[in-house]
Amino acid sequence: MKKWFSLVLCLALLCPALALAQETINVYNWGDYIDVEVLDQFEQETGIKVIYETFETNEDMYAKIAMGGSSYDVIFPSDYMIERMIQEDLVQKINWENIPNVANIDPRFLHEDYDPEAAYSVPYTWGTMGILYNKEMVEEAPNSWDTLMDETYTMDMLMLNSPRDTLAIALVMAGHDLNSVDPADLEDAKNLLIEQKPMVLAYVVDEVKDKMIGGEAAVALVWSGDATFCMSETDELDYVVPQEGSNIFYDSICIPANAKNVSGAEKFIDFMCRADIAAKNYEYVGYAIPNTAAIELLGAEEYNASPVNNPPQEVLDKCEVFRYLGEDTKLYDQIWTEIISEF
Ligand code: N2P
Repeated sequence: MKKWFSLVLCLALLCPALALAQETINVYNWGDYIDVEVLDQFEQETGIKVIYETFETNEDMYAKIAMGGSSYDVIFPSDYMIERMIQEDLVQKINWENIPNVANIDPRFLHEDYDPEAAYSVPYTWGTMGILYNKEMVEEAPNSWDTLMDETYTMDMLMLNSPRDTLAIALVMAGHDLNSVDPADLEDAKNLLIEQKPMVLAYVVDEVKDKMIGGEAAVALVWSGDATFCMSETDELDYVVPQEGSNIFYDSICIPANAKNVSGAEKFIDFMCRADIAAKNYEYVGYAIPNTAAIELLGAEEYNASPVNNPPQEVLDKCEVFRYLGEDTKLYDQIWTEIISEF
């Protein structure tokens, strides 16, 4: 009896200790931005457990990291946010020797303005912003951002609940540069969004997909990858990058400065760059990928045939990357709060 008791006691003490001994990594990514099967496969192959959390916008992710209370090993910021996090020492340099699968990444994606020495970020996806529209609910295929100011679509229009993205498009609509920090330009953008607000059915992020697939709205401001996903679900939808130009974004993988498991983070990043994994993940997520080897696996011809994920040069020429705007970011935040709280 005594023996049994000691055995049970030992096991009870040992189990939590064993559980604690399992290696873990904390991953912080956008909502709907990874195939969970890929996470499972990583755990099975490496024995490293992934503790996975999501955010909706760069601004939400930044606030959490900058506050300092949390510790993640892997994060997925976009271009302008990487630029900011480098400046603020919130991310650390990547040891490329530990990411051999970087060989699969098209080198064109490794020297972007936000990380010119390609020291801090591993390219994950990229895309444009545009209008996703329901062909049966619009009279003519839209080609201008003015569509998003058209009263015909009152309560049939979805906008992104993302300050930088939505303000950028309003700046373009007003004929200004999408990186403008001129208070007069931003005032124009704000006024347009306030005028538009009564026509907007909802400000959404990931919910845009279900709503557009379900035919709940005629037009929506979206990221191209979400358009690809929706268009694979129904033939009723199409996507356009309006003629006035738009934003092109590059989302990457970074290791925060205060990461606790850097070697686990490196293994995860390298895994995500593996051709078979990047290809599988693409099939679920839908966003364009910079991984040449994965594109070959998917079938380059079919992949490149999509004008959504492989836009023609004349479209790309009209797209601009967001820059980190320093102190002026506060002006954006202030305006966004005003827009959202108006009425
Ligand atoms: C996916 C989020 C995409 C991020 N839900 C666009 N930068």
